[in-house]
Amino acid sequence: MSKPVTYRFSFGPWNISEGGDPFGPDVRAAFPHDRKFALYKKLGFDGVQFHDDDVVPGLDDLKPAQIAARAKEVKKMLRDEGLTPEFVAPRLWFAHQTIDGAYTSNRAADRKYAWDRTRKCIDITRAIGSRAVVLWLAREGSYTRESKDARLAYRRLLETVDAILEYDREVEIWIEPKPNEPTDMAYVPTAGHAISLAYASRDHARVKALIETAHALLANLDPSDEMAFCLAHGKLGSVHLNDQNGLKYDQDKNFGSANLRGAFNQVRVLEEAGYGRRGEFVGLDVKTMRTQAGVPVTEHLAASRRLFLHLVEKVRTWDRARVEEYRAARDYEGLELYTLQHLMGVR
Ligand code: XLS
Ligand code: MG
Repeated sequence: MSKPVTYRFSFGPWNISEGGDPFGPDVRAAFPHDRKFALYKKLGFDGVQFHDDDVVPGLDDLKPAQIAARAKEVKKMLRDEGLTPEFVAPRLWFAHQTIDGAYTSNRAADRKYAWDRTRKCIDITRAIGSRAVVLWLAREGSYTRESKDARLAYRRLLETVDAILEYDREVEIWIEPKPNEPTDMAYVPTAGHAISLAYASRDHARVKALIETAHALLANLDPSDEMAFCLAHGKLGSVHLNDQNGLKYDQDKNFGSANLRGAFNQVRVLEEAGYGRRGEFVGLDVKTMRTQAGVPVTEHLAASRRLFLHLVEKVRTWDRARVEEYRAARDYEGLELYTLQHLMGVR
């Protein structure tokens, strides 16, 4: 029996936010970006997720030497805080050039901006000591289907993946699927789409997926099945655990807060696959409620991490012999009742 995994956790600084939403302004004072990293270890987190401009703010307006200097400072900060950079994601959804997509924009100038920004992101990724670039393809999609040639868009996405693999022969690409929002429909909505892109690429071993709970639920899929699909192909780079209460805007709710049974199965699938043994982080992507007071608000991070660890215990005490009896007898009613009782702590 192999030693139980000791899970390591990560989050991105954007998870500590000011509470603004499309219908109202910030409700909390901003907590200084550079002071967020001192909170990680106290909260029980070892890994930091980054956007490229979380590492180098305003990078579009900086020279390569300035970008390199800032990345070097961040690498030192991470070392001083005992933190590991998990990944860097190019933020390709803010700039004017990415209004209609980055890699799949109809305009060549926009696609050139996207590629230039992506190369800067890869350089930043390596400079701070990470080897993973996350592609959350936020605006690679359409508001109306007729606005783009979807076949050409998919070709352009594959060309981009291949260009990244060529530009840096060691970096891994973790594609983070999401079915919509901010676009009406997105081009890589599920794990299946992401892994297909991986296998079509020039070096598929370096192309994996990052599965987010809420994104799978927005595609009306089970997050644990999406994770299991990637794990079956050795292609789960990381996860973004959170939750989602039905088909609506992306809520990034605390892990397990809307679907406790679904959270149990995500932890079960990760635990059964030995996730974490190869250094993978349990990544969170959670937003606290707009109503939460305090600066900085970190309760949602602590709660999601604790809920994960509670569910690890639930998975490890789930009576496997009893489960196998239910499975052998195809008594899934009995299995379901037992699992619910186990989660509720009742007999
Ligand atoms: C959306 C993405 C975003 C970051 C990095 O859910 O996860 O939060 O860009 O992945
Ligand atoms: Mg996410």
